[in-house]
Amino acid sequence: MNIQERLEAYLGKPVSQASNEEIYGGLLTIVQDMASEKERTDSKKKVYYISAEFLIGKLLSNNMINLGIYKEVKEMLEKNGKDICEIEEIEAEPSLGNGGLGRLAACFLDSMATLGLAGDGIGLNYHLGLFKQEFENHLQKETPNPWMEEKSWLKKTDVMYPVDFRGLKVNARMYDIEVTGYNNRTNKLHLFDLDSVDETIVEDGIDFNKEDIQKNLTLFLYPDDSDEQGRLLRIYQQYFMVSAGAQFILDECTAKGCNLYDLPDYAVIQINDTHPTMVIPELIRLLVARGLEMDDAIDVVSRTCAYTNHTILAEALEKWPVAYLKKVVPQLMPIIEVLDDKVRREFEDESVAVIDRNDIVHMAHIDIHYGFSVNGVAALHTEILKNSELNNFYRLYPEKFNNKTNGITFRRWLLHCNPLLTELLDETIGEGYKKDAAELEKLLEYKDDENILNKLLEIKHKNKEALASYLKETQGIEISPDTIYDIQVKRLHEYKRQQLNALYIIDKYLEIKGGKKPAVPVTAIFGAKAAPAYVIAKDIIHLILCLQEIINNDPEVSPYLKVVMVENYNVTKAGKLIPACDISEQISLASKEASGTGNMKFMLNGAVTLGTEDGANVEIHEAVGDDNIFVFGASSDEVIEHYAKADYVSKDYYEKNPAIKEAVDFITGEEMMKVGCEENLTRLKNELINKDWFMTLLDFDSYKETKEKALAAYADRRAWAKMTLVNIAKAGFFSSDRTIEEYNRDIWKL
Ligand code: 26V
Repeated sequence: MNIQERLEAYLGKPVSQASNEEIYGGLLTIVQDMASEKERTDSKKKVYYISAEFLIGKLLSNNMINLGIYKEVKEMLEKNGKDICEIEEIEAEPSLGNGGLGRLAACFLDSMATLGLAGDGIGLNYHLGLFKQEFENHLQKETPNPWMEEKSWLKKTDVMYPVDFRGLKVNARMYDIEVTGYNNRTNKLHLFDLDSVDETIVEDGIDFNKEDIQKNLTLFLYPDDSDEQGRLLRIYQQYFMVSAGAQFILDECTAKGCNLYDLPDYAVIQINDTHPTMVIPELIRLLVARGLEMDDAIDVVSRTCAYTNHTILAEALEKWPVAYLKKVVPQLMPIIEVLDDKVRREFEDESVAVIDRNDIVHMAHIDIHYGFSVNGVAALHTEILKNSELNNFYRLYPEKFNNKTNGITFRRWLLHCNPLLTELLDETIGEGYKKDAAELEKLLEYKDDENILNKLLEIKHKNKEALASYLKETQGIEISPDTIYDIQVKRLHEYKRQQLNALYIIDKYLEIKGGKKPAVPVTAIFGAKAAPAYVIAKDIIHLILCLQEIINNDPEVSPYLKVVMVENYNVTKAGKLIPACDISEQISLASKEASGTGNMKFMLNGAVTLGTEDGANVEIHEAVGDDNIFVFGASSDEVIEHYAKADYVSKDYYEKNPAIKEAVDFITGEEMMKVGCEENLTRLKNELINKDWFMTLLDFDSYKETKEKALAAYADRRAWAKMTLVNIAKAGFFSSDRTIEEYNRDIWKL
């Protein structure tokens, strides 16, 4: 049976007479069947990638690409008067992650299956993903973001594990999602859930009773942890995930004949940031319960677990008060105390203790002492971990530290999101790059080929047109594909410095008002969600939305400059924005962005980076060379020195630099006050003048200067096309297939 026959057998009617919803349901079932008919990866040893987040995004088209039926389905639908893009729209996006960390986990699943490595994901089945963002009065409003529908990728299983909390016993049920490799075998993503969770307890916005654990345990991704109840709920979630996960891992391994002392020959557990750290004491507890001596259990677990660090930001490194752990998971405390005791007997250095003098448990310290590998996610990040943030640990265990520069799956971030570029690449360099990304370099042979350069420009223009109509349809905003699309999409955080970009926009606006018109008009596009309790981040969104209102409605300015804040930025929207981008904004304060992965997606799609020497930008710079990137700002060494000396005073920059002063003052100026909220804007302005912890003003001048160069370079269309070509050609290194090969070579050894 071909696809059409299979689909019609399911629908019980011709495709041409079925609704898009019916077709979506049919395709989902067929794809699920095809995936489960595929062979599972298999080997004695298996990697368990355990993560509180898997930002998988919509799955239909990606699964069809990986199963090799996408083209056939697309053409069959066309023949029947149906549009695959409209059918894609029906699928709800599972937003089971915040940003880069969760998306990385999803890219890794794709690459493990594609490389034929036995590697399953273990996580939580949140009923509501990261909140849905709406804009109201130029402010972010959070609403629930449901994604599980009757027709879903989730397969309910009968596998259940008991999980004990203080005074509460629950059962974790496992749900599975098939992970299809590109032209290869399959793995699984196992998501644990609690049957009693009740979505109706959500009240106004995204509020809910945080104490009713049976009803709320897996209700929300990242419940607001600005109060104690929220933090306790995080511990409930984390323990639920790791306890069920650990029992599942032990079951699978013993079924394969593992005798528990041999666990490291059967399993490697990759701990994605500190959220799953409790898997270490929990596994020790389970092994002891199954008859191992404590010391043996600790030794076995230490040879099974490996830890990935994704940030150096102190506020994101998890620390749990002993009192909290006692309230939720008292059974772990005796084990954590043993782990602390062992460390204290071996090392005198207080800074490496597991439980500090204030009775706070440092989760990362457990991972480093009781895991066999510690990795950072880009070369610079790993060096900073070794030389400053985790230097005390590096000196104890130099052999554990290693770098694994992040990567992205080209199946989603090129083949699916940019079919026009994919087609051009296929015709020009063959299809080998789809399995071996390094082959993209073949494109370099064409860097002086007029025909190819023109085609690259044409494709970009078409993608920009598509984005323009999408934004018109969804947000009613009109932008022109003949302007430069300058895009910054990522979580809203002060260290990422969306506020720097906003200050530049104000400066530009004032310049245009003063009569200086830019040679090529610019459309500045943002997309970002701010954590619900992160006040300044929400103020920055407010600033951008006010600028959008003022600038786009000013007939003197809008022909030259427009601002767009995309509502509810998510994986699906990333797929539409990234292929349309000319300038990729990667402007974090050097040393703060561990890696970034959006930077890689933009590069692969032919955007040119405007960025600081931070995270993987450094490696992008090395790959493309000075001529194909725009780099600015203080170096990470300089920034680290400013922090060490505490000598950065933002007020000095504000007072001594008239352009900065004018732009900052504009935030609470007359125009802004007409559209914005005084409280938010005043708070933001004061933050910039009196604190500016992420040194926005420090880099203002060099950002402006470098951005002007980038905008000017765009005018030479041929030279620009060449830059985009080099960026695409050099993106091969940033394939997550390469990253996963390195994890396997150095850490997992499957
Ligand atoms: C989390 C939080 C939570 C509390 C509020 C402040 C805050 C700040 C940062 C974070 C980040 C948590 C870890 C994370 O998502 N890291 C990201 O991981 C990506 C994949 O490795 C990497 O590309 C990004 O640079 C890194 O920020």
